[in-house]
Amino acid sequence: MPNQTVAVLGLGAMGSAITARLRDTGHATVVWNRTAAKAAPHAEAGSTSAATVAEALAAADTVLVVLFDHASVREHLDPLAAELKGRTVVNLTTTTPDQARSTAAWAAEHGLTYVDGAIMATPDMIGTPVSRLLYSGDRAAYDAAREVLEALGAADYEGEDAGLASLKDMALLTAMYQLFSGFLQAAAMMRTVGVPAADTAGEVRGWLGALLPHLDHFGAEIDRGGFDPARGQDVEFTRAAIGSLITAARGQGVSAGLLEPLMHHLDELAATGRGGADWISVIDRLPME
Ligand code: FVH
Repeated sequence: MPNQTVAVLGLGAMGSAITARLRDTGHATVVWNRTAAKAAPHAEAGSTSAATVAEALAAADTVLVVLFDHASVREHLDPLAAELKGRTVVNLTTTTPDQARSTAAWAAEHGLTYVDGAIMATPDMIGTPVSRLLYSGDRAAYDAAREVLEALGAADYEGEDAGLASLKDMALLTAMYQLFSGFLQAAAMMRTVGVPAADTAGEVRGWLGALLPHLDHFGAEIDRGGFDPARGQDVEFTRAAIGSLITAARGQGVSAGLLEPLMHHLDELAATGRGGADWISVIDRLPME
């Protein structure tokens, strides 16, 4: 639907960036924030400031929820189910997949048009070519809000299960934090001999940049389920490698706490007769009983 009026609930760093982008792309915006002072610059820039959530909803076709967490979302949406009727609600607040499903179930119970979203961008990226947002849940709700959502960045619809956008968000953030914590370990080790972390950052970027394309091979091997050690690195080889990293870290007086969980999985594979398997079969140990 073109020329929609959009209510933005939450004017933190992200809600503010989203509101500014919507104004820049010609959308009428109504804003609400718990701490009312944060709405003032937006009102000066052309948004309408609402004193209550209900007042913000009253004027809106689409409602973007950009609050802190699941609890704050439900605190403000639950009492206003009747007022939300007839509007498309898009929850961009970071939640877990099950929290997203729970809000979608609540919305369905009340006959609301609801889609869950996940923002794969920082506030400064909103509206730029590197901004990407994921959506899942009610396809009709997504289509109704699409024109608004595409102003924020690339919009990818993941499927009808409302938890899917959040699941991908959580999976990508998991990979990000594991990668970044690897850098922290490297910087901690190099710092022991006076190398600035800024120098190690450049080294790690170069090294990982060359290696990241290997992920495609790992992905294909995992999907094939064959784990061909002739093309990869087996468990015993990788155990020896990680063992050396742990010894080296400790030798420099640095904790190996970030590496030990991986070593534990490799030890278990070796102890159960899978020392000759490709080390990426660690993935088979991750599902919980
Ligand atoms: N900032 C980022 O880089 C990330 C990128 C990926 C997605 N996240 C998620 O976006 C949600 C909002 O994040 P944010 O950056 O805007 O966060 P803050 O600047 O901390 O603002 C939080 C807003 O939430 C309001 N708030 C908090 N608790 C409540 C509550 N109980 N009731 C009503 N509002 C609440 C807070 O209001 P105030 O403190 O100004 O009164 C802010 O408006 C978030 O899910 C990120 O994970 C951003």
